[in-house]
Amino acid sequence: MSIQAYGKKFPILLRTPSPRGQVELLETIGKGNYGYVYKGRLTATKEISAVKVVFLKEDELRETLLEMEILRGCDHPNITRYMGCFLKGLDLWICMEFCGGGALDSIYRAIRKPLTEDQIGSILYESVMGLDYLHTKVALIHRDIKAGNVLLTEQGECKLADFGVSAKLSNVGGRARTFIGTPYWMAPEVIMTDPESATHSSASYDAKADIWSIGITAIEIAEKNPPLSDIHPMRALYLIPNSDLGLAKPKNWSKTFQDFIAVCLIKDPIKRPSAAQLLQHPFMVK
Ligand code: 2QU
Repeated sequence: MSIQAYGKKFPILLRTPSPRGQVELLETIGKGNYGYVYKGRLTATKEISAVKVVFLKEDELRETLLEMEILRGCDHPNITRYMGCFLKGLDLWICMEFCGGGALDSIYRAIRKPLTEDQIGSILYESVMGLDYLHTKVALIHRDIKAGNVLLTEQGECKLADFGVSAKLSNVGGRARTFIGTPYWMAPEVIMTDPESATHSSASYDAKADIWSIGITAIEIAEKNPPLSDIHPMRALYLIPNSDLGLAKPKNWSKTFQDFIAVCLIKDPIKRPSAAQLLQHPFMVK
């Protein structure tokens, strides 16, 4: 398929400028299912930016453009800021704020000493602030919350990134049908919902799935791995709804932190707190 053909369905593509002379790619900083993320420089302002290059596939055009629209529509200190969009052939270049500290999972792997509970607390506080914004102001489920998608700036701020599998709350489904990610952060209700069933698209799970993933991310940061990470992903999928997950050595951590994780990992999504409620938890208030 050509860009002209794509442009008939999605006219925005015909108005997206070429990056030539506008953005310079400097080095690769990340790689995923989507493609590569580069460090880049915007010529006009000399600003450093992260450039996510996504190859436009016919069957994923809607989702890819949605990701760009989501980023463009967000305005919050804990969400990576949108800086522009370009098109080179069938590659969409999505430019966003560069977070010099990198992703949280590479940070906890690189440092010898584990993060302190206070550090974990402030990282999670900022992440939940970002989530509350996404859920209440943008009506969006992130659906891929994990330390790898929490970025740190050189000033130590935390920003949520990668809306590649996100869904509007009114329109659950979308890429979830084809999304086969790593399951360790998945909420039980997401695992138990048959993606082909009719109820799936009528929001049988919602923003509460991100709260579960925050609980798993809390354990991941504290222990440098999510629970069940040593178990085969397919078996983990079975175990998540059928186990009581928590910190491996709860005694090493405060009761407040343990309780924070426990409320995130309440199996019934209706009883699980919202992001706004979670911000009132003593672990967040501290
Ligand atoms: C690494 C990966 C992503 N973004 C950044 C990064 N390092 C520094 N700054 C960034 N903004 C990333 C990965 C996947 N999807 C994205 C961003 F949208």
